[in-house]
Amino acid sequence: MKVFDAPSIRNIALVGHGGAGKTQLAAAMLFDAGTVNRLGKVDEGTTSTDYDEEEIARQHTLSATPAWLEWQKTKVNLIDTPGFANFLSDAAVALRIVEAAVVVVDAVSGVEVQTEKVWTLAAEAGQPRVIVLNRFDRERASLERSLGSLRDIFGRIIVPVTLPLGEEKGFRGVVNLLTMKALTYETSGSGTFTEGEIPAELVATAKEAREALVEMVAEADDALMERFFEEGALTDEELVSGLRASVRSSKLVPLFTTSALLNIGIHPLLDALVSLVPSPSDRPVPAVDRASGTTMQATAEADAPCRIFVWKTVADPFAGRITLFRVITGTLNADTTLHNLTRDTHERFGHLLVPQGKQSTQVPELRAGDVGAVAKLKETQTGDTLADKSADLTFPPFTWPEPLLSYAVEPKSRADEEKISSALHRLQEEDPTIRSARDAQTKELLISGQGQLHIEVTVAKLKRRFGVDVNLKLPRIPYLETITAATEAHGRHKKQTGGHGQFGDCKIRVQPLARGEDFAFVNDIFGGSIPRQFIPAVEKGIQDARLKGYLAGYPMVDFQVTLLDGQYHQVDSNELSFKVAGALAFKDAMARARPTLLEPVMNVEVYAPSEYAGDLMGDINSRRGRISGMEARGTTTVIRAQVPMAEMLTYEQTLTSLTGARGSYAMVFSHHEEVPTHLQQKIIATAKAERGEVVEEEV
Ligand SMILES: Nc1nc2c(ncn2[C@@H]2O[C@H](COP(=O)(O)OP(=O)(O)OP(=O)(O)O)[C@@H](O)[C@H]2O)c(=O)[nH]1
Ligand SMILES: [Mg+2]
Repeated sequence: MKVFDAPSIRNIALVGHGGAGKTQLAAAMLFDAGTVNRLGKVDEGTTSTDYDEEEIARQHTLSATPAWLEWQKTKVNLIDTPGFANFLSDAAVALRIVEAAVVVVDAVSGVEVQTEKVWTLAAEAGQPRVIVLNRFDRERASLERSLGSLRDIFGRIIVPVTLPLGEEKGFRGVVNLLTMKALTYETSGSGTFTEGEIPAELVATAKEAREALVEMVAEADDALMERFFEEGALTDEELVSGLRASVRSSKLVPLFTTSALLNIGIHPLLDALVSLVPSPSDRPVPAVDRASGTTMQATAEADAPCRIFVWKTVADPFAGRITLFRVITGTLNADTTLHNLTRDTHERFGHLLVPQGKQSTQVPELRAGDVGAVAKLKETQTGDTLADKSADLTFPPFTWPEPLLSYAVEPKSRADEEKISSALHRLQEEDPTIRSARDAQTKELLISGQGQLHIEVTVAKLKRRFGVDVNLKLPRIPYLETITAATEAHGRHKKQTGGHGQFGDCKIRVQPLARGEDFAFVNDIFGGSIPRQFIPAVEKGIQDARLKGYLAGYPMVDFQVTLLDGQYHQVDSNELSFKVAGALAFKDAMARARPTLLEPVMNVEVYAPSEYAGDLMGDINSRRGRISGMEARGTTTVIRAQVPMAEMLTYEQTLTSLTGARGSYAMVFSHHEEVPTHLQQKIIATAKAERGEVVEEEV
């Protein structure tokens, strides 16, 4: 295999809403470039980039996957990314290591919820964008409507570079506005086309569209503007170089119409990726100088020191750990040792691989700007920087989104129990947005992630790859308890058994504190009614008791205890006695302090096409939610609300069924609030039943 230098490399992330056709588009591009000799199909599970069994079964990309092709002597590295909200962090990861984003949009639906999300991610990463308007062979596909919705939301920077020939079932090809030629395709998916004159009935439309393109390109560049005014036109070369400059500076976003399934319209897109999109040499990568801590730019030069950045780790049950990286500067040779700057260790690189979905080819070296893979590194993790001896720069690691929801997992057998933590550990290497921990309060093993699907997929991977079988349960809600009234209380512990007795006595006052203040202990004793050395024991007794709760076993928070008075005995008093006295006083206080339950309330944002807003708000109300705002963004509505966590555990399913899977949501903890009285009884009864206590029937 050839070795490519930065100027003849393009790194592209395929991003977009789920189901827009990113994976099918990658399959068609690979086929048209001759990299694979059969057009892979998502529906048949034969694409290069959806190779994981879970991806094939679900027909959705679940993880960013690289592939590559050669077009016009240029190596195009494609990273196919998931469009599902649950897995969108992999799109963000891909956008960090490429020079451009291809945003795939469904020609029937236009801009969808995740289209906006990936657009924003690409813009934040400073990535030039190219739009592919795909699935144009489908009923009700429309360039006009899609362009309208794209321009409404992303502005008038979007400009068609190809126009469709025919529409819906009759979609046959495209007019390339850069060459003013018509490309008519066979519909067998072979990608064979004839290039010819624009059909008479389309000539006027095509001329108008070319003029619009020329004007937009000229507008973005003063020198071209002058030429345009003098000559009234631009040459093809001027148009392409002007468009390239505008694409690179994100002043314009070219749009290509395709059918990835029928393999129509892909060739002009491939040409554009080579001619319009920046190469790694055009876009230096931000880096941090280790000595001074200052940010600088690392340029993709093959003769610079070798520095690589790890963007993904794959946990392969057979090959072990596979590390995917980008060579940022210098040249990486096979059989070298690099220094891992993030972990301060050395890693031995054996064979260098160029991945193509699950296949890979060995190469002797990889140069700056290229992406590759290596198996069996020992300690290296996603986000690490490795370099040769002249190590001086590191590349900023990723920040991962906080988990949205948790499930409790119960291993099905003893063997599963033993294997689960190492298996989870390996899956977390592959997907750092999965968290797992034992809840200190409820003692359950929790798996947390970006949504229900995310957790189901993780559990499926646990089973398939590591043979670990678990049951998933809705997690317990971490309720808290607090008091609503101030009161005084008394605790006395007295025991006389043979020799030494036990004696401790204390009087306390409890009073509510503001929400979030947790707990305070104030010693107000004058005159030594309790000797100083026993006061911490009183506090400890109260602390232990309050963490065990009073109503339903949840920690009691947001109150103050003031130690007012007490008694001690010269011989019989000891620490234990005062601890017990403290606990007894706490219990006595609770009988009159009107304890109550607090529940976590979440800040929720729901995004969905506006037609669902009414239903969604009704649903939020029925979940005891309070709507705090609503905002239309293009055809999407964003609803903001505060909803108790207990009501959100099954939200994803409802959202999917209410919106036909077109809605998504985000959620973070906001604060604790009192549980309505009628619900408290049930929570208290459940907690008692779980502790094996007899529940008294209410009369
Ligand atoms: N009719 C038609 N169907 C298409 C086209 N492109 C993709 N599809 C179909 O649309 C569905 C989704 O395609 P994918 O390529 O998996 O979409 P994706 O964007 O990768 O989806 P995620 O991986 O979930 O984000 C599949 O059933 C494809 O066969 C197209 O151009 N025309
Ligand atoms: Mg996909």
